Amino acid sequence: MSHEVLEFDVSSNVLLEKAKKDGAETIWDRQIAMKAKCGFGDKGLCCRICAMGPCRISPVEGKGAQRGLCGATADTIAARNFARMVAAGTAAHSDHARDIAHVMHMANKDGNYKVKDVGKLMKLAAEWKLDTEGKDTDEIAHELAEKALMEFGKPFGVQNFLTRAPKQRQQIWKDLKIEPRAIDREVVSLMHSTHIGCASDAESIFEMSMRTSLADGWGGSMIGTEFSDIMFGTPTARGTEANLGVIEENMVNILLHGHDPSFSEMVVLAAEVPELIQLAKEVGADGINLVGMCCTGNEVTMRHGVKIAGNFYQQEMAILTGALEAVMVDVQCIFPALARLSDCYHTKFISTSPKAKITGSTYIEFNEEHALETCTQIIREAIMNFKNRDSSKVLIPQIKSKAIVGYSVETVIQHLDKVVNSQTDVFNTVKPLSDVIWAGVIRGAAGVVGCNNPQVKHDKSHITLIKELIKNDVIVVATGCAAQAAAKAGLMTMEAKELCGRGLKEVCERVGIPPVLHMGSCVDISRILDLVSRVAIERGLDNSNLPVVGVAPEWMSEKAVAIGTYVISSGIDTFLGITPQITGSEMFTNLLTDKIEEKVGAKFFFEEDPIICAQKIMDRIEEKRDRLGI
Ligand code: SF4
Ligand code: MSK
Repeated sequence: MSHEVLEFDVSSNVLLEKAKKDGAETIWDRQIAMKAKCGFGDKGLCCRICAMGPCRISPVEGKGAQRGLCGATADTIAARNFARMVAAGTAAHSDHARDIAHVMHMANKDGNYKVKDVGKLMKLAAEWKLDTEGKDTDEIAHELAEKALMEFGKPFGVQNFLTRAPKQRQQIWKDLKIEPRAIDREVVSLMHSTHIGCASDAESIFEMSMRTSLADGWGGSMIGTEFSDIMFGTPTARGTEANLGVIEENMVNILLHGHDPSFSEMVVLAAEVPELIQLAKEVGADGINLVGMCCTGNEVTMRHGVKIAGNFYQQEMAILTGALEAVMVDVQCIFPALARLSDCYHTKFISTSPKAKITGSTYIEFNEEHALETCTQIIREAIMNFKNRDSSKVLIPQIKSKAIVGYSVETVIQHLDKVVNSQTDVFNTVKPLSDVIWAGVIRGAAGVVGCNNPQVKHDKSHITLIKELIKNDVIVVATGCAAQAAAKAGLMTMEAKELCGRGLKEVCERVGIPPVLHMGSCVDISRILDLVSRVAIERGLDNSNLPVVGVAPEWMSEKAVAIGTYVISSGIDTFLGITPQITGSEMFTNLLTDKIEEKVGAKFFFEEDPIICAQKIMDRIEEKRDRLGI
């Protein structure tokens, strides 16, 4: 097996070498075995949605098949494939949110799940016009949860959270008939429309994709974020550490990986049970060390400061350290390969969700009714596995960085209010933020989000691009694996202000914030939508008028396709560092990267070089500033 590819994150290099010695297979080996990618699939020109196919369309006109057996063109096929990614991504985020709403429906002041942020509960109850008179917290939580669950299947009306968008944006959605109705309906409807022999008009397929994606951003994801805050606490700024060096030699190390905070929150609680800590000591460890990965890692670091072991690409690396007693997973972004890899070590790979049973894993079903009990049992399994660790196989790269995490919208507003003298209530205004942007102290803002992708060096695009942006006085908010990349690179520290332009540096100093703000997991991109919309509303503008952009330098998942689509549908330009599989259709590519701007005031940019991408972002930000006359 060959591992010539040197990773940008140096902690990975030593572990790739170790994998070779241990005879362990990693994504690199599989990438080599995969050889060249399928050219048809890469361009979005392979259709296998019916059994007359698969049909492959030649990208060269006049050469090879130009239509599928049913007559579908390259435009139809590329648009349908893209749409189905949007539907799947929306389903994933929203089903996660549905689970959180169910957990809120179980809220009980004497039970496992209690309402943590009563203030936020009451605010949302007022926003959703819930009659709270004479009701206690649990009753209100149950009623609000029922209302949220109706958002998935209500027969009439549109998503409740749309009213958080600027009026102009709401009108655009109404005029285009893309206001999302019930979340499940949008997913089902898009799957129906892209069935064999249904919609073939690529532009209309994309409009339906926008509507479905909006059911994610302003529906499922926003419910996921808001309800998680209510149940588990609204994040506030706190310190943590990031990278594989957070795994500790003398501790029972447990990696939490996946997405759903209703599981990870209970694991955090169980890890604090004194008897379990005592048990860890009895087996010879100093204690229990919970570390996080991917978005579950983001959820628990934002609320508890749990250390971040790494992002998507490092899930195998963490096992390769030979020092993990258990990897506990729930849903999404989990390599099935982890089962085989953990067999090379003593690590127990424990899957917990009936939605994500994984071949070769130990399955211990997580049931919210017995949440703490199950998590206690899983942690016990991890502790008892400590004795099986083979110290000759342990190698923990001593690399980690400090980071400040936990910037919910509430925390951002509270901090930025110190920049200028605002006359208004600290907690209800984004005026200070818009003031520094209007004054030009900060040129604009970028939401840098998304995954890792072996098409580019691990974290290199994230870090290169973020550094370019802050150097040019663009404040960065980050979520998902991009946020973890920034944390590992030390960009979420106060010291990182030295990498900024003069304006942003001054803001960081006066406010006491790092130039890159950790805003959470992938569902928490709804926090970014909320923040941008508040600034637009405060200025009487639409989102598309603001010098703000979304960027996904290393994206890979269907969720990312749904996100990119709802971000442009919300009026915010989106820069993708990995070109989506649509380029076999010139028409569809032009629609996404040009023509769609006429309709929604924003478009996609595809740029794989992070330096050029940063330049294009700066050009676009300055163009928006010129148009505003600021
Ligand atoms: Fe081929 Fe049409 Fe069936 Fe797709 S839907 S596989 S293009 S026949
Ligand atoms: S976990 S979707 S790899 S950001 Fe949300 Fe990271 Fe991308 Fe998964």
